[in-house]
Amino acid sequence: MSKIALITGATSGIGESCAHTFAQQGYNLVLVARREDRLVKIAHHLEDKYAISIKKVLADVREKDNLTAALEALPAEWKKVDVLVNNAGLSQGLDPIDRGDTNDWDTMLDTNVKGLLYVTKIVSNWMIPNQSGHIINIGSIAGKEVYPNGNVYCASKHAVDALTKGMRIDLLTHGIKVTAINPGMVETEFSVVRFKGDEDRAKKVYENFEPLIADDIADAIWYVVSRPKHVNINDMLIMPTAQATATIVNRG
Ligand code: NDP
Ligand code: 8X3
Repeated sequence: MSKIALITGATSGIGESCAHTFAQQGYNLVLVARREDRLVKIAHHLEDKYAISIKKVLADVREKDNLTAALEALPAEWKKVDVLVNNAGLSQGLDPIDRGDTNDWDTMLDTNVKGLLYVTKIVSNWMIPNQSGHIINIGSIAGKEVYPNGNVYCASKHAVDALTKGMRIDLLTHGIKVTAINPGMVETEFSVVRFKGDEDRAKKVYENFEPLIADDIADAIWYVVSRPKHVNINDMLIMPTAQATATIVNRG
């Protein structure tokens, strides 16, 4: 059987682009997300285009029991996952700490931190018997710096940074590689989600400079995954040329 990549958050942006890249490389895919219509459409398109097989896992990474049941229900041959891309994540709101919405905080921490942990626990246990595998965690510049009003989102991505380092230590003797990919500004649905559907506000985030696109990140992930067995890229910070720090952007 071909190699297998399991990608969370595969219905949009970076995750969808990774699905295309891995499919193009002949991987079979396990795609996880909540929006069924998109999942079905993407899977159908990739199976047709690249003659690969795809398992669709309709699940919310925050819902531990459902998620576990859905993943554990996969046939045994589909649990031989070579690459896990922990990509599902989001930001909600951009407010000072005294005015933040506690539901937004729960959503971010439950998805970006706890969801990533639940998926990792399940899949690392599938990788251990094979003594190989590669876990890619999608962090962020927000996991390296803290910016105004980014408080809880930045904390969630700092947690991903710490967890990446912890996983690398804990999985070392099992031959499992762990990499953090930390993008700066990538134009996806990220800002529309952060601003809860306010497309005009989202568009302004990427105005007057050239942001990264999802394919730039998928391309970097493929570079990392395609290194020889003895080489691991621990950490990659990828910025648009026009972005120097989380907040300093050359908009001309
Ligand atoms: P998108 O909003 O375009 O994609 C997010 C994906 O995550 C969607 O497929 C969504 O699918 C999925 N997702 C969200 N919540 C859940 C959940 N609870 N359970 C399962 N899937 C979920 O954003 P990006 O592609 O930009 O974001 C991908 C990752 O990249 C995130 O972790 C983000 O924090 C990170 N990132 C993004 C940057 C950017 O500038 N865009 C920069 C740095 C990091 P569905 O709604 O169908 O479940
Ligand atoms: C997403 C990029 O700059 O909005 O992680 O934090 S940013």
